[in-house]
Amino acid sequence: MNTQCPFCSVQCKMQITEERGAKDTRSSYTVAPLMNLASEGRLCIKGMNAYQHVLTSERIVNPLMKKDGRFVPISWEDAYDIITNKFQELQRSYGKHSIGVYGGGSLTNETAYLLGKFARVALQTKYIDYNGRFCMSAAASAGVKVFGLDRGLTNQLADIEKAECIILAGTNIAECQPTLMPYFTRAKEKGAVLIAIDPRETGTTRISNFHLRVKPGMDATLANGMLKVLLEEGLVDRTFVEQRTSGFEELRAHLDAIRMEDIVELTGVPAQQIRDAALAYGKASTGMVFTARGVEQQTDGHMAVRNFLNLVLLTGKIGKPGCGYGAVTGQGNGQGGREHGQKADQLPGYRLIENPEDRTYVAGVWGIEPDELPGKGVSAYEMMEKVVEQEIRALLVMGSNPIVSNPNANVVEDGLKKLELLVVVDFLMSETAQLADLVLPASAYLENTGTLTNLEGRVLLREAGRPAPGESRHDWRILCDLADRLGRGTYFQFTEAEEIFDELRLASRGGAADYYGITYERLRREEGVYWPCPELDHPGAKRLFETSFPLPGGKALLTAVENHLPKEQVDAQFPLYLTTGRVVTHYLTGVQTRRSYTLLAQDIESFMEIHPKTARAYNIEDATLVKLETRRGVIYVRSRLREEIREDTVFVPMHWGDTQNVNKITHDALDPTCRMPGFKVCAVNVSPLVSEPS
Ligand SMILES: Nc1nc2c(c(=O)[nH]1)N[C@H]1C(S)=C(S)[C@@H](COP(=O)(O)OP(=O)(O)OC[C@H]3O[C@@H](n4cnc5c(=O)[nH]c(N)nc54)[C@H](O)[C@@H]3O)O[C@H]1N2
Ligand SMILES: Nc1nc2c(c(=O)[nH]1)N[C@H]1C(S)=C(S)[C@@H](COP(=O)(O)OP(=O)(O)OC[C@H]3O[C@@H](n4cnc5c(=O)[nH]c(N)nc54)[C@H](O)[C@@H]3O)O[C@H]1N2
Ligand code: SF4
Ligand SMILES: [Mo]
Repeated sequence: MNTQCPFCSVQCKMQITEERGAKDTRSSYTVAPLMNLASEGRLCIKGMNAYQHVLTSERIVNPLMKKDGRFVPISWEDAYDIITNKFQELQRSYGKHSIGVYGGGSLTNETAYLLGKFARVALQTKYIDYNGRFCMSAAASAGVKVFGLDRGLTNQLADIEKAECIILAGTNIAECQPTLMPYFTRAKEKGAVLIAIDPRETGTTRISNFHLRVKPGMDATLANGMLKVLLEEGLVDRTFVEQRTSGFEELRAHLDAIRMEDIVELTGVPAQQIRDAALAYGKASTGMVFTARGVEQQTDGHMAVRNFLNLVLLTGKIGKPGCGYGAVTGQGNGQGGREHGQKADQLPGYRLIENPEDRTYVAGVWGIEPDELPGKGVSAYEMMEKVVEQEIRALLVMGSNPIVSNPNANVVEDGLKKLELLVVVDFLMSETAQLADLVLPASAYLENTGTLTNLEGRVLLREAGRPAPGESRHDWRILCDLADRLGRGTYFQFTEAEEIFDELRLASRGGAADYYGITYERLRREEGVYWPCPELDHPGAKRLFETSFPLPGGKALLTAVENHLPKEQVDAQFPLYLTTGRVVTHYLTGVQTRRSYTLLAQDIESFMEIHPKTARAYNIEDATLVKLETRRGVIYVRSRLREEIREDTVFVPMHWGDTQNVNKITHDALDPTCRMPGFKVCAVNVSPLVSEPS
């Protein structure tokens, strides 16, 4: 069968062939990459093994209900009855908003769209948000503010090779989008200068010409240093700034007023390195800037991204070949998942739920009165706070594992335990599913047809290749069934994914993320179409902002950005910075990749990367168990001594649960604009779990 990898935003295509074994023996599977525009026929280790977690015997194949602490199979009818009765009872007693809905960026566009509609039309609750809040919200909100539009890449991947200088800020492409690496190595072979910004060495920093080993959380300040150099060296594209941007004078005054000495002190990056990097980017005639979660998952993530966009705009490096900006999208449908209404303030096509015209338009498509639509809710972690406060009394989770992925996870777990009903729709028993009252079995990527939008903003069709096992059902089908039981079935009359997509096309029509011109038939024929695509004969927008920005006067916005400090500072009790992230073999909270025997064998447990000097100071030896403690709690992982990390920083990946769940110790301060948690920096103490007898 031909399919698409369920993991990251590249969405590599592949072919999986089953060879049935003789009677009573297992089938074997061969996986071959398929040619397509993004991956160019490559697959990484996760893609190669992505069939394993779908075919595992651990799949959930029946609706399950918890009875006396154990799950027992029940029928779909009984499951739907329990959910509907409880939802209705709670809404009668506590109001419509006592139910919350929590989605994810792995869901297809069709499901993400329907989940938003389900919350607003079937439940009429304002409380819906999704895991993309932890992923794309800083870059997305910065893109909207600065350019007037958020699309991960403003141009095609093919432009990378045309860039003379590439800034990779807080992005580890080598491990997180491995099949994209050849775009960067080819650019380098053609003479491009690569500048990586990361507190630790990674496969990505290793191929770069400069590695700026920034102190965690200090990217906005570092960008200020680079901007200062551009200004002082006269490397500003005056014509571009004058004709296509606003806000230059305020930015200049701000940069004049801040001192390079302070920037060096705050970022831990030597002045010469800041200068070299700024000159390389400023002098290049073409260039691209990429940011990912290292810059964005900060309590100043929104402003930090805006400062990198200042670099792009001051040098006029956007809207032309070899130039542009990329917020490297994370999840398989991280892009589409943020466009069609699972976000608290959003309606399909990037429309806004608080905008009267947008409400009227979408209500019209849905066949309801605009007044029936709720207003905006709150962000993902704030929804968890409402759960803790018992303002939300029942929660439907689809495509996420929030007790592992939310910051301050102990508090989130306690909150979920207080719910009167927790329903989790998943195909594997995640840590969150284990806490649920009801688990509904969903189909997996090999079984569920739908569209996904990759990091370039290209919509792709993934077709099902095998039937869903046991009694599992498609996510969208579950939503339609539930809506029907809730008496709102007339708005959810869908018998296949394509019908949902056709309604999404209409609902997004005229919006910023306009999918109207995209059809399944076109997607089959054209191997993907870029949005915005407003008409059936529109080719799709490959490069954005060539002549203007969708903001007043057509101008992008330059902004003065302060030298922000992270919300939590190190002190005598918690003297090191903790940062978190990923390894190549595992995906997010690991529910899927920990069930793949090949991937699990590569990295069976979590670890803490620490500099050997720091390790010595804390009596920590290599490959021994250590305790990490913050103001929120403790976790236990194994040490990995590495010269290549800053001495004041330790790194722990996010792919494990329970006592190795790093989010039990991360802090919950949120960015004031986009409500992104500061996953990438908090203060920690480390100690050996067992100390040598003295
Ligand atoms: N293998 C694998 N691939 C994935 C995923 C996965 O879980 N596993 N997840 C997917 C998803 S959803 C996402 S969002 C993306 C994430 O992709 P990335 O954002 O590239 O991944 P991270 O490892 O979270 O962070 C990137 C780098 O930021 C660095 N960093 C930490 N703190 C700071 C800081 O303060 N400043 C700077 N400049 N850098 C810092 C880390 O050391 C790390 O190397 O990957 C996608 N691809
Ligand atoms: N400390 C720290 N925390 C982080 C991050 C970090 O860098 N550091 N990164 C954040 C980021 S960028 C992200 S994206 C989040 C992600 O965090 P989560 O939302 O928890 O992501 P997953 O681990 O992918 O959980 C997805 C769950 O949905 C299931 N699933 C997959 N596909 C489908 C589907 O099609 N239908 C249904 N019903 N279920 C499905 C999987 O089996 C899995 O149990 O974590 C965030 N948390
Ligand atoms: S994880 Fe990403 S890079 Fe690897 S095969 Fe899947 S889509 Fe491609
Ligand atoms: Mo993400």
